[in-house]
Amino acid sequence: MGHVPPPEACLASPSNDRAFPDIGLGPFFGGSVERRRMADNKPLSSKPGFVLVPPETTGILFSNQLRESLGLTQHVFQNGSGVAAGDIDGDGRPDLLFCAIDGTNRLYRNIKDWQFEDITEKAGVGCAGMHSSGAVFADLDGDGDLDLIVNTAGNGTLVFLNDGHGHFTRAPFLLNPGRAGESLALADTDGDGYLDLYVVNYRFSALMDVLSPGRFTFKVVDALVGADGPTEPGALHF
Ligand SMILES: [Ca+2]
Ligand SMILES: [Ca+2]
Ligand SMILES: [Ca+2]
Repeated sequence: MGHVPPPEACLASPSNDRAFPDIGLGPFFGGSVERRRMADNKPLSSKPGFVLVPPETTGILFSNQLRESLGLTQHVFQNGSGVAAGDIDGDGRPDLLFCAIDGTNRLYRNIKDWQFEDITEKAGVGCAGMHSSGAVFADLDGDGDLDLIVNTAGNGTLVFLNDGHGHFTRAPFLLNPGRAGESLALADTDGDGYLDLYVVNYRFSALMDVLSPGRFTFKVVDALVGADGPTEPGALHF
């Protein structure tokens, strides 16, 4: 990784593109392209720090909602989901994918000036009902565009190939089947030029869900002596 200038040299400045540091992200994560066009996202304030841009301005209306009835019977879903950022159409502006744990993922294309459009349907990355827990953009096949990996809780890890214009096709294989992927990391660990994938899994069922009513039956084989006298052997249902 190259030298990273001090923070004051990293402030966005449309008039001075050289103010953006090359932090060595490279083409895998679209770093070099995004660096060229970051000036399109003009700073909203001259002061250091962050400014909240409301959804009414950005057009990003995604909310990761979880039905109470589902969350109470599958507590793993309460861990929530992640967000991925990357320039999926090569226009130089980073786009955003929000994963839905109980619904449909939403992909927002960065138009410019902090405005986004929802292109989920034509991009083909909704993964409806798949319980998506996280995602990452990376150029998996080395053709210069960002592909997509989506972790799910219970439905495996999905791979989508980008056509270079932000349209994705799901690869005909499933990684990590039946597991609850929580996090992802990519690196060329063996130096063969291809990115390798590390998936962090979490348990798919919490103990409190396993012991939900009707799932288990225990049989009392010995009489117990309580305040009300001996308890007859029988069955206890949980
Ligand atoms: Ca873009
Ligand atoms: Ca690619
Ligand atoms: Ca490799």
